[in-house]
Amino acid sequence: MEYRRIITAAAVILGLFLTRGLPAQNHEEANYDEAAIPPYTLPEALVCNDGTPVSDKETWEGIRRQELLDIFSEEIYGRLPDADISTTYNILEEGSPALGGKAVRRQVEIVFRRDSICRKALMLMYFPFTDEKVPVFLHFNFQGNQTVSDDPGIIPSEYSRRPRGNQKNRWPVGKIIDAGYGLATIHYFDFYLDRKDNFTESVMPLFGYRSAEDVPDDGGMAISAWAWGYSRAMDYLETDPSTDASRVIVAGHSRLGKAALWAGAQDTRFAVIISNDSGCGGAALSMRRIGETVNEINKIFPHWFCKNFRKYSWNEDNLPVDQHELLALAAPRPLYVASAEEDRWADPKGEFLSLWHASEVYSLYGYKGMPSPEMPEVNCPVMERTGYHIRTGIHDVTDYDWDCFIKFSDKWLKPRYAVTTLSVNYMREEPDFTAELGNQALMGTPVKILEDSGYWRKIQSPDPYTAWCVDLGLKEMSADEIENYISAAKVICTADYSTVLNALPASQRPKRKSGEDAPEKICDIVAGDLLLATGKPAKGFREVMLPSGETGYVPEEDTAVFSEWLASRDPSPDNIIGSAMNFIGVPYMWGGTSIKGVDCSGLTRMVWFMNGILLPRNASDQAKIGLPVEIAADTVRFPFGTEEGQADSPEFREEMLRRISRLQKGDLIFFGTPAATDSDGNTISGESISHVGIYTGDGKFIHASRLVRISSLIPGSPDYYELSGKMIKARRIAGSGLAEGVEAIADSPAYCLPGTDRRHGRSDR
Ligand code: GTR
Repeated sequence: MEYRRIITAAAVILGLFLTRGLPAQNHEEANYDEAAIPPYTLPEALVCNDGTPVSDKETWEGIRRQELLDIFSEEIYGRLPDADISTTYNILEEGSPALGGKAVRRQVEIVFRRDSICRKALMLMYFPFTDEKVPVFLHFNFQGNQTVSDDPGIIPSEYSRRPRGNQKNRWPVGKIIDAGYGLATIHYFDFYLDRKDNFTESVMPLFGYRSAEDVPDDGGMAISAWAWGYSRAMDYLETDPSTDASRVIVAGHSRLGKAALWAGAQDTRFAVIISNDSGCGGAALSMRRIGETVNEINKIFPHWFCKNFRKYSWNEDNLPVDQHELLALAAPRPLYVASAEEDRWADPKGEFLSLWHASEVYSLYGYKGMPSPEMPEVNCPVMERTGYHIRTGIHDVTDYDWDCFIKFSDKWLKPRYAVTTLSVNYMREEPDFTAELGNQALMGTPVKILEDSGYWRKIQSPDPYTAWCVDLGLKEMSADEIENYISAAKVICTADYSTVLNALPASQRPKRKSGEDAPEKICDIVAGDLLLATGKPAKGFREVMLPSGETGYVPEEDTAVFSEWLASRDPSPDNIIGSAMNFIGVPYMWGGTSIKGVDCSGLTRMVWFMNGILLPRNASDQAKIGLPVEIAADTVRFPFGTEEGQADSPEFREEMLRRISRLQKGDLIFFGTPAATDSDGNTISGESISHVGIYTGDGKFIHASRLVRISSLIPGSPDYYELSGKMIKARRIAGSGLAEGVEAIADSPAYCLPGTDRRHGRSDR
């Protein structure tokens, strides 16, 4: 019995030795007592070497970031010299179906040459079956490409005899593919065969070194070589037909987590950086001297860091940087740090605190990092611009870790959608309430979220228009949720203003639900707002659901079933003018596109919207759609815009009557300056549109100018619009059918899913 126990213990120790490559006693003898951590003062990420505080991202990017990179290069990881290394890619396998047909496998040999020296790295890739370029996890492996999966098509890595699928528990390839990501991996030995006496088998001779002795004190060693490998893999991925190179995630476990962090710090092409259980010399703070220490790591792995790092063995207080500053070098890119509860050797708390201290650099960019210095509970990930989890279990890469990496990457790399939830969402040009209003989006509009800054979200509405609105005005949804939302039955608010109540008024309630309590208002709604339809109207009310998921009641007479309403739209001249007249007296608001306030093109857009047509957001774009209507102007006698002093003359009155002679009710009329040409006919300046209105007949038009009003184009009329002489263009949309550029709401893909990113000129409202 006793004998068997000894054998088992020996096997466990041997097992640990084989998997971790160092005697277990180092782990056991280490300090794990928080109380025994000597007091320490972390170097400040946001103070330059000369003492200048860093309070903006310009100083961070212009000065401090480079200072830190230099210190990490000189004192911790070491530099690799510039060397004339040629690289070629041998595509060993273009793309074969794999994993039961759900993925495509591609294998590429990256060949590095300098003079007679040649080194090769074999990259294994899996991609989902799609024509689109996908985001990719670039994550090196410990035991050879063939150990990542049982897939018989994997070409084994040169420096490993490990069996196929040996580490497949660490590589949930199917899950990664199902989530829409590609996976690219290389056996890390291809860059540096991870033993202290294996220098010559590494890529180091490519840099002109014959042995480790040739490497200067600030010269890079294994971790630098692996980080270099990550960047060379990225070079290939930039050419890969399936990879979206702007969305490559550099990730690594343990010593490869250290390498991934160092690669991500130096190479800003990586879009997201992930460290798993990277510990000492990775995410963990060295100054805590708990678990693995600088002394231990330098002793056991003298080939990992630069020789200068040895100065800090038992001398951590003199470190010019600590690892929170390595993490800060990832900013402003999304960064995720993962720890494991039983991985005390890697100091989970030190990994977390390091990320907490890096948060101040993320705040320079308006990003939220770790919300507090308190460690999150086990298995409760935090996902801000930086993310963190500590999970149950040992030093390893588990499905749980991958679930978090995917979720975090989804958050930052996948398109984000939302539906607007306020009656009118105010879209500002900057994330600030004092910033210019650029546009408005009605309730129920599907939008794309492009960026976060505090509680502001940069959104792209389907107009398309890009600007900032507040988080509380949005209900964020996944791609699937937004599709469901778009296809769900809806009601549209047809009244100028109405109210959503949280219950039916007592008099309207079924007897068993009646009570004295008066219903409360949830929010206002305005014309054009969309709500989800949840039931048939009863007793003059409709039950609806707000995009937020809240149920409410709206007066039936203020709403219509959206599909029926759409089918009944007829943008005839009379209907257009009828809708426009409904806006009479509404105040002018720069950026306004709702009954709460409109600018000139906001008025025209809303008027057509209420008739089932989507006009472009701005007047200059509205002037390009529909059919042209000629303005028979005598520009020799009366050049556009020079009417001043002429308005009273009978000749000018006649000229204006001529100009409006071809206009019909409902035509859009545009004011501005025509394109100018020189005597050779070359364009000096392009046409510029500054105002738009809707012609109502008899020389009059309705427009938003100080307020929504009717003005006359005819000189001498009491309501004469003083800039009438600047009318340079007219377009017919009413009655034009669906002429070019005129989109029906009913079949507009741009309205169903957010359109392209396009900002608008700002002088034509
Ligand atoms: C350990 C080493 C750690 C970590 C780990 C690994 O032996 O002490 O720093 O890198 O190896 O890479 O698995």
